[in-house]
Amino acid sequence: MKIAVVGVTGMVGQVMLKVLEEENLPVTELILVASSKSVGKEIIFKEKALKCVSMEDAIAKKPHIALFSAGGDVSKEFAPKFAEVGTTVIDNSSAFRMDQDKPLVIPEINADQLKPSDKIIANPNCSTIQMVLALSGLHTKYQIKRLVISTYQSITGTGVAAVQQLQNEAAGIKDKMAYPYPIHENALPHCDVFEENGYTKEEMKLVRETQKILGDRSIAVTATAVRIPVMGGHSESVNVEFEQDFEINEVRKILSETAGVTVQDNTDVNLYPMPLTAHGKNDVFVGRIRRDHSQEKTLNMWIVADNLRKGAATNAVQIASYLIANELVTS
Ligand code: 2RA
Repeated sequence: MKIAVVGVTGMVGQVMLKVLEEENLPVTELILVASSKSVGKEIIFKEKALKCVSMEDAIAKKPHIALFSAGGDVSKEFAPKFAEVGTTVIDNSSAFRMDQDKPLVIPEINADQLKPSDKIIANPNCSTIQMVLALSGLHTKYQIKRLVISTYQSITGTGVAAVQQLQNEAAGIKDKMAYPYPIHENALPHCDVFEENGYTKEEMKLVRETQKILGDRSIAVTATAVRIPVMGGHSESVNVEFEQDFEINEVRKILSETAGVTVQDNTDVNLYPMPLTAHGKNDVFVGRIRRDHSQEKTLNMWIVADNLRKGAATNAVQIASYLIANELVTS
């Protein structure tokens, strides 16, 4: 299986390589694609040095699958060109997520909709993936009516420049800024750009993508997305109102039985998810599970995941693995 990784030098691209090694997909040829300035750069994969190639050379090689994480503009321009030569593109940018004819996939939930003719598949936003995966079993059982979400997002979601800004600020160095304000010892209620409705694009991704993946635009969603100076992953405080009432023990059982979800919930021993402990892991971690006594049929929970793994690279590689295992892509 010829697999391309487009945007291989970025933070998500680097994690894609790690996950491809861990998942041991039947890769016969790995095609590493980076910006023109990185063509020829050597990257180690499974102890072999591979040289980055240009986009044009990668297209000419006709990969079976191309994992994209190089920004929306690159996806918009080049994903269709790969698709034209028969490649199945799994795109981590927001470019195609809301296209009616493009699947938006969390494998554990809705990979069964995929067809061989799907040549561009969208990977949902990191904060969407971790929340919707955690809630999926509960939605099936109790039907979600409304979600109120506050996110606490790692600077790795912004990229290398943001990580560098934090390191500089912590060391007292004034240099280029990825954010409009210092991120060291701070919290910015500003992830991505503001839309006319006063919400940020990041907050509206949670609204729109959740409704698309669950196939129900009647689900009410409101969110506040906050950037915080942590590395390990995104955290979310989620308040969910259901159509049906629930028993807390049954909620825990459903969560424990949801593939890809690990429950960490025992306040007697201070057990709850944290970015520090989620970092480097592929699961979505859920804790602080408790009934909201201010409103009936309503639950509070705390959801944490490594945003570069299940929030991006791992989810994309799992989609590729599903395509191969179900012969939707064949070599
Ligand atoms: C962020 N989810 O965290 C966005 C993009 N990765 O900035």
